[in-house]
Amino acid sequence: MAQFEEVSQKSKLHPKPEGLTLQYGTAGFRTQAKHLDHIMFRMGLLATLRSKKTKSTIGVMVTASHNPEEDNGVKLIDPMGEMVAASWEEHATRLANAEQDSILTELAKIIEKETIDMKEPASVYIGKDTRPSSGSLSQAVVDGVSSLGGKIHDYGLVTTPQLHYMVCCRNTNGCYGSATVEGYYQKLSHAFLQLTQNAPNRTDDQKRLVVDGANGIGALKMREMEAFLRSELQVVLSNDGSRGKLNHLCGADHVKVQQKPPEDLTMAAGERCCSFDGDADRIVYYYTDSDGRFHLLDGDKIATLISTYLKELLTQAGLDLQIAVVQTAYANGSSTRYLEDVMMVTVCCTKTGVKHLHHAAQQYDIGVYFEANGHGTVLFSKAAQKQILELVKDPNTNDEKKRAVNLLENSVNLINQTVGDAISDMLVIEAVLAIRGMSVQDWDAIYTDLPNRQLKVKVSDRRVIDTTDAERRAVTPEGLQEAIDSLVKKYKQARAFVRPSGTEDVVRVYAEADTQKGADSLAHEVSLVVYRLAGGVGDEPKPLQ
Ligand code: 16G
Ligand code: ZN
Repeated sequence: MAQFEEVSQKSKLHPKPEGLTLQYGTAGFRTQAKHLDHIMFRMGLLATLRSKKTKSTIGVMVTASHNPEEDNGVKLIDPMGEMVAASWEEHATRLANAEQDSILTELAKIIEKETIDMKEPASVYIGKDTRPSSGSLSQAVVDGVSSLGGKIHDYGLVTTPQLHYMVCCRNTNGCYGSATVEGYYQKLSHAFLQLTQNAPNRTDDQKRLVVDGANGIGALKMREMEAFLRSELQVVLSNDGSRGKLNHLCGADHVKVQQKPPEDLTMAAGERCCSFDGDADRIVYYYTDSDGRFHLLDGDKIATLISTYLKELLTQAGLDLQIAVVQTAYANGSSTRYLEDVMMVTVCCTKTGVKHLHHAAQQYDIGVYFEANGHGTVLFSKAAQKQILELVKDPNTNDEKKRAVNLLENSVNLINQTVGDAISDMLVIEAVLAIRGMSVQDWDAIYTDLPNRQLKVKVSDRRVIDTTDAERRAVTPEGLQEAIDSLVKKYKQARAFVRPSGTEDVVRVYAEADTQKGADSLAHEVSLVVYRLAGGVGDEPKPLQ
């Protein structure tokens, strides 16, 4: 085919380093930028095929999120703005690893297996983060798409969730919003301004928020959005990319893992602060108290704040909709207990990785999902959205109901339902705090986190660990789970689990207990068991401190 002739020619400009194999992992392909040129070209090809197959626009985002600046990566976005279907992850891996002379054969296999009509038109939306390598890598994606005759809209610099939003807008013919960056700002800021009208007496101090942009794309986009928010949110932006390096000693991942504020951020005692990650799909909040102690409000605290607010509104509006919170094994035990026992909210636990949480949240009328690391959003089923809209229009509702349902409607519009979105989540949190008249300290006091510790253990092959029950129990190697169970019994309010990482060549260990000393010691003891039973390499794990 003439079409394939062009693929063949162009692919020579994006050669695959011989012997290199990469896997489409939990977050797409991700590694050092210098190894990715051929991957980008081929993901351009694959996105074009996916577009023909689904008869929809597909997204390709060039980013490595919270990874170091030298890394890069690529993720495919399916028609409704969700992560690409699992069966296509396999196609992606095979196409990425095909040697130069077998690209066409691999393409033909995918076309045949998926019964793709090559005469269908194709449309691909492309976005990139601020990494120095992102420009040429996104050009390689463009080359891939155009060599198969696909239509391209290159959005240039956008956050990951903005690109997910664009794809969803396009494929819903504008029902979700208008597929432009300005359309995104308008939709979110309109909803935010409507919501904050319900909190008319806020002072400038209460409107002030310190934002750490991780020296990335989120900072640029916050700057662009500021004017749309008409001073109802007064952002003090640091790590805005003008000096520091992307994700270096800053950003949501750094703050969550190190449990300390980012560098280059001035925070007064008690001041509300938040950090985005490198592509602005994660957010965590924090403050320091008058004793200088650092307090982190992670994804669990965010899920709790948002779900309790939505539940209250549902009751006030008299709407009988089921709300659930989806968490992973990393969710702090205190958050789960608070949600189940005090708030009487359904809690569901899934495997780590956004697609698992997203999928589980789709099973409810309203599914609030957050990973403890700060990635999350809220999904409203079609039926739930319909009920909310009908009640908004109902002339016979009393004032209390009307207020509640208007708040619900604007909350739906403010939330980016395609994927976790730092900017959208931040605006939701700011609106909820304003409407409820809560300070960050009030929010933090909803429940107290159990002390916890995360460790990594190097083993020769992490696949020897197989887990079940949403990664909370190890099935293999033999004896590992029993050993963990008996260690956990030695501590109060304790819990521990181990799982092979999906992004790094390590086994992750998580432990929590009633004291930090207990959590540290339990995590260490569990690490030793992993080291001994699962083929640890290098030195035996040492106790903390
Ligand atoms: C990826 C996932 C994230 C998960 C993390 C776990 C996506 C888009 N991202 O970054 O949700 O928390 O992996 O990493 O799914 P780990 O398997 O190394 O612990
Ligand atoms: Zn990210």
